[in-house]
Amino acid sequence: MTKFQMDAGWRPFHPNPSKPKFRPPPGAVDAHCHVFGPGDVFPYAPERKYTPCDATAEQLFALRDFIGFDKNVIVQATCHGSDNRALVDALNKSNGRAKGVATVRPDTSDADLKEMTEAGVKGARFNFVRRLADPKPKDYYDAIIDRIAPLGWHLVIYFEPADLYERWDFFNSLTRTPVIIDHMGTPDVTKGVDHPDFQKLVELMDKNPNYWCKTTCPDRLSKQGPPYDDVVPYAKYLVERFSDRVIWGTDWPHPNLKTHMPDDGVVTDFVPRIAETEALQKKLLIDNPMRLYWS
Ligand code: 0GY
Repeated sequence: MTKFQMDAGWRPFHPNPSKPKFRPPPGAVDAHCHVFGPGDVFPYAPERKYTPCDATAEQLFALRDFIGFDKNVIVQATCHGSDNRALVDALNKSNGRAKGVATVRPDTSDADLKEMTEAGVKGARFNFVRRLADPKPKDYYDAIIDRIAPLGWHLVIYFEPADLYERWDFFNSLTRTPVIIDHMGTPDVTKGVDHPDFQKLVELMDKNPNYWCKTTCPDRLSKQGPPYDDVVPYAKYLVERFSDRVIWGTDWPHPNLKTHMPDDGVVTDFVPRIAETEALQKKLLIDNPMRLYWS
């Protein structure tokens, strides 16, 4: 029994997702997903903003096989803080079929960075979403970049539309590594792709060829619910405009979703709606994530 109690109102992941109608091409990468705990082995961080249900590496790999993916990129979530042991354990259990994105602090030890690199960590995540992480001064982020850039790691940034304006200069200063934007910068999908907020994200991608984008989380962004029609135009726009700099993932086990728990089969069926040709699907699911994580 875990001593951690999942938050009231937090939903466990879908117990029996449907088989997607879409068959991912052989070698497809689910490039955004998480492992949680188990909490009695890998405790959740004292500073966490939520306590999830346990979602283990074995459960993730079973889902990977069921929905037809070949590989995972496992992203450290805030509930584990900068204790990356659950992530490293999952990478080590993956037989080379998972890579990772960690949470690093300026004082993370060289030994920990070495262990993570050997296990397959390829990036560090900066989380600017206020409900998930407390803001830090610029020096904090700069010190981390100094540590990870020499290792060949990249950055993953998670932010909300207001951050594009407030942190514009900072985001444009991130030139030392590739930078991958989580969940399309979380647009308000009632506003339209021509709205200045979404176009600001497009401008960031246009100006900075080292920027990439995850066309992920229709379930999180949709106001309409499954099958997430209202999110399609945003993801399709990015896939077509930046076809060599987009990646995709399930976001399993979908932390912090209060309205519904997505069926991962339905989430996977989002892919052919945003990448309509086999050529685009191959870039989104194989060529692009392989370039970032397996080269
Ligand atoms: C996601 C989204 C969320 C959570 C986290 O690190 C996290 O805790 O990223 C969220 O609540 O929007 O990408 O998993």
